[in-house]
Amino acid sequence: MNNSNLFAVLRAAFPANLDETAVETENGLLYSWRDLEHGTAMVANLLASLNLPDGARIAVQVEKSVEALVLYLATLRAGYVFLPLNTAYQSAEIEYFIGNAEPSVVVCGSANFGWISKIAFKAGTQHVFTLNDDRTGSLLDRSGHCSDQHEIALRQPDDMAAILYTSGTTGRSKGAMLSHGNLTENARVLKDYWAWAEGDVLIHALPIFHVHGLFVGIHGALINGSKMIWLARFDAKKVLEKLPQATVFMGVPTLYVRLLAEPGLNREACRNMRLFIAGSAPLLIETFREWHQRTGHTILERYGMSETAMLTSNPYQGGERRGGTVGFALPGVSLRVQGDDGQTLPPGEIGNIEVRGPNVFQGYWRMPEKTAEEFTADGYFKTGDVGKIDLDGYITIVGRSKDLIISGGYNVYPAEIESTINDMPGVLESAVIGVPHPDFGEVGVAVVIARPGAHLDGAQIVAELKAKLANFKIPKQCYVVDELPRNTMGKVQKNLLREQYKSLFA
Ligand code: MCA
Ligand code: AMP
Repeated sequence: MNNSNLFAVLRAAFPANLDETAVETENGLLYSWRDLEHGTAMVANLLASLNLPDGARIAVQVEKSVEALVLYLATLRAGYVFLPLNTAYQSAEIEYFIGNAEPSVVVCGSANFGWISKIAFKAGTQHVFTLNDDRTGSLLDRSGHCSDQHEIALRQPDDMAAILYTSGTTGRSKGAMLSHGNLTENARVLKDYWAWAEGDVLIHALPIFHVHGLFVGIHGALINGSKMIWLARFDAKKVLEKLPQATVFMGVPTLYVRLLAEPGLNREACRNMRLFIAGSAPLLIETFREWHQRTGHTILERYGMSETAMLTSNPYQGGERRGGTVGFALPGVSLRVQGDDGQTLPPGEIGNIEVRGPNVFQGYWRMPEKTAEEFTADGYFKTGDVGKIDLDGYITIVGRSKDLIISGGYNVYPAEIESTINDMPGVLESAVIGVPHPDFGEVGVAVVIARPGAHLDGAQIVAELKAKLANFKIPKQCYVVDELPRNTMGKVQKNLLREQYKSLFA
């Protein structure tokens, strides 16, 4: 019987010589393909020894390390469901995710074990392990006693491989369920579309708790048997230093902006590079052009979502990589632009982007109504992005129907920040908007109204938010004003606020 386990697909692409280097860290540690094979087997055996129920979730909030990569692959290998969590999340956020996903296993850094284990055990989690970025922790201690031989668990294409939480414009975060089939299909398509070949080396500098770093980067390299140069966090100087040994780089636009600020970024530094890929947020045309001028390379921009992995891409070959566009729908993906009346719009007209394909997720975890709302009767997923398709097929994203700020590649939902501010004493109401920012692309700004008689201080509100929410969600400025602009229906006109504050960081 064919095994559709994504790990089996990746494992089949390992080079014949398992002694070759699979991952090289910035500190010069070398992990061979055999290390990945044995390490994933040992961790998979540990998970298997816990007698977890079918479909058990393994929630992981740890610093980036090769061992964290091994844990992800081992979870696939053992047939369980990987649930990555941003390391910036604070206790209320973690409490929600663990309470909602009910993971059987939680893995966290030793420094957070005290508070995370308390949350986890309260939610019914049976096992909490630690894993640190210096190759220590109970996960490694325990798996060190397990066999390095493991038979990859049999999985069907529709079996769940991962849950990625993504916020909504209303209500709490939703867990997007991605199957082994979704991820395998996307990885295979991208391998061909981006012409991964023998000798490719990826610089991996993104976090591994979102689609970009976890799936596009890792699967891209592994399904081609390619080595990764593994940076624990993005650092422009380190990337620059490693460029001559690499051929592929992936980043959110902020990474490109920061690399451009390095005087050493030039054609010589990029002499071995084959491909620069950008996504997760709009790449400014200025960045696209300057990159070409400085390096001679044309950045390839692509578009994706947690619910769908990658949807579109500019061409690698056989066509122009057009700045300001996200290229064409990937093979197997159908993408259409709909008017508000649900009719498909002709080329050039702006409307709602909807998609269908083997990459589209299985639904939101335990939210059948939400899932149904986000799909059309004929099975298209409503992305919440607004765009157009030109006559020659290039897709451009012009905005979003969802109230969302994308800051340095991280999504920030104003509704979540507003409700946290609104719960503070003395606050009558608030509006959070995104404004242009030279480094992060867009950042949040909060505009707050006090209750009659209350005195509020913007800096104090920001300080209180910092204690409750992940740092990237914190508005970079907070203004206390007398009133918010409203339309005749009484709705806050965020477009006017965006206009008012648009030059704040110019
Ligand atoms: C850090 N800070 C931020 C952000 N990151 N503020 C706004 N937006 C951000 N993204 C703030 C912190 O709150 C802190 O402020 C200060 O910057 C320094 O924090 P630090 O962690 O040191 O920052 P950094 O290391 O310079 O990080 C910036 C970064 C990082 C490298 C751009 O944000 C990053 O790795 N972004 C990539 C995100 C990503 O992988 N997205 C893919 C999502 P303070 O000192 O005041 O606390 S996947 C996706 O979107 C879809 C599916 C797709 O298509 O790919
Ligand atoms: P996430 O919730 O992290 O999955 O974010 C997905 C969203 O990121 C999409 O719905 C888009 O709004 C945005 N996005 C991803 N790639 C691009 C891109 N190349 N250009 C503009 N927006 C993008």
